[in-house]
Amino acid sequence: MPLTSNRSSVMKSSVLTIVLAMILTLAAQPAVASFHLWDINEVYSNADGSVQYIELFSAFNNQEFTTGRPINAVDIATIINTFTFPSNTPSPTAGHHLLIATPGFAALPGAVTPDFILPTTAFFNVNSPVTTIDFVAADVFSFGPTDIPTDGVNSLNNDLSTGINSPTNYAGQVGLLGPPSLPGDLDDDGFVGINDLNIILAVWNQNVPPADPRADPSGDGFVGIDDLGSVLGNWNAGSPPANSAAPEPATLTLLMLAGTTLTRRRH
Ligand SMILES: [Ca+2]
Ligand SMILES: [Ca+2]
Ligand SMILES: [Ca+2]
Repeated sequence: MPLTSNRSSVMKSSVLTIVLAMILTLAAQPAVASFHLWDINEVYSNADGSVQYIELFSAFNNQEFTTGRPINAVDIATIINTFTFPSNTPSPTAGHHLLIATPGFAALPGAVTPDFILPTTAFFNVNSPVTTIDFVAADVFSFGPTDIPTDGVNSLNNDLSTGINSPTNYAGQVGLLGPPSLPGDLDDDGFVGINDLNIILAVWNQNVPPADPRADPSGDGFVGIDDLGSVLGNWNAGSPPANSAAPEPATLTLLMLAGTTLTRRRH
């Protein structure tokens, strides 16, 4: 019947109008504000877990609403630590990283300013058979003790590949943590030797500052026997640089005598 046909056509047209109106309304609104689209991008730990960071990345905008959202560190099936976002992240978020690091990370050579601080050192257990970093409702990343490097230089990427650490914060600053420094290696060449001794002898009995701060590894503001002990006590540690040979034992004995003499001279 023509009437039915007309009514049907009117109804179809009404439905179409409503659907169109809905589409237009949705298009006018911003994308849904959330936090779900952060990925765990890179994870780092040194050998004892005292330095760790978790780096997130998002390819999407409107992901800044993190306040109160937890990231759990899970040891097999037990949550051992939880970081809870104290605030939202900066925005926009598309193309940005977030760096969440252990206390003290920022003070390390090669670090950058983290966006957030983990509640504890050893946030996750590098020795766990299965560690899971669970950014609840956003991303989950699991790995084992043979996956995560703990040499101080390499980190674990979210595809389980490893590479040189690259802690990146929201601002886009990229850090590079070096190998753990060697006690007594004052010039940081990877070896405790004559160069390090000379740094101390050059400013013996002086205050720091103005003396070279490298000569005061004990950090007490004075270049003295404790600093000398740091070098002599770790003598020959590390790998000699290619262009210098390790001193022979006889030389070391002489240096020890020199140390004794200096000690006496101070008193
Ligand atoms: Ca990175
Ligand atoms: Ca050295
Ligand atoms: Ca000192």
